[in-house]
Amino acid sequence: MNIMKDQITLALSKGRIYKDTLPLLRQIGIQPLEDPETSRKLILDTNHDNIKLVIVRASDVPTYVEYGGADLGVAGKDVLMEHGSNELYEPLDLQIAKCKLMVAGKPNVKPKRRRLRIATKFVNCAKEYYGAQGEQVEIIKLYGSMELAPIVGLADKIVDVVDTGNTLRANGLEPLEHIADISSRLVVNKASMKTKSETIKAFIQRMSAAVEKM
Ligand code: PRT
Ligand code: MG
Repeated sequence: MNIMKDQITLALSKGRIYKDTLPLLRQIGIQPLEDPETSRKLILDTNHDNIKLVIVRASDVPTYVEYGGADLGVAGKDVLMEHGSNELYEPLDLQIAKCKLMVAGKPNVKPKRRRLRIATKFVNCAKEYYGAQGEQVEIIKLYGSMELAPIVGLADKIVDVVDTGNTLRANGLEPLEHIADISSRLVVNKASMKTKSETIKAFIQRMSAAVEKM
């Protein structure tokens, strides 16, 4: 990885994204020197002096990369769709952390309200989905535990990401409508792409080869 001479930072979130990105980084010879799950550090050194990892909230990755707080990042397509900016390059589908963005709710329930009430943290995605169908809905922003909303009558349905569907089932809900297939993407800051082009292009190329091998 000697041709990578520029300093680059890669923004990652703990949990799923970190766990799934690590094997790809390892494939291209990059290894963090600390584990973010146990370390309190937010900037992690790697075995390459010029490559650092920054640990941020999953939903903050697009913001960090867009504003140059990191040169690159890994973010779920759900998070990118919700962020909704054209100010990011999205050169590579990493094929990790796959899931589906779905409408879910109680099975066979007629909504009580004239206007459907949808609880979600994906407010923009939900607006766009229902807007495209010409359906007027009321959207309630939540930050987590969406599955609770239909149970306690806060909302008729939720829009959330679903993997196995176990969480839905455990709460008496089921997937109702498919909105989008989701996987995580490599995103790149536009200015970095110009000023560090050689290093970043080499990084993308190697990651792309690593994805093919997985
Ligand atoms: O946790 P935080 O609020 O910081 O952010 P986050 O929840 O967005 O982060 P994280 O790490 O949970 O998810 C990061 C990315 O992983 C998401 O943006 C998705 O692109 C992707 N991903 C893949 C998922 C899932 N699979 C997934 N199953 N994100 C969340 N889930 C949730 C799901 O909503 C359910 O609550 O995990 C739970 C278990 O899912 P089931 O369907 O297998 O039961
Ligand atoms: Mg989470």
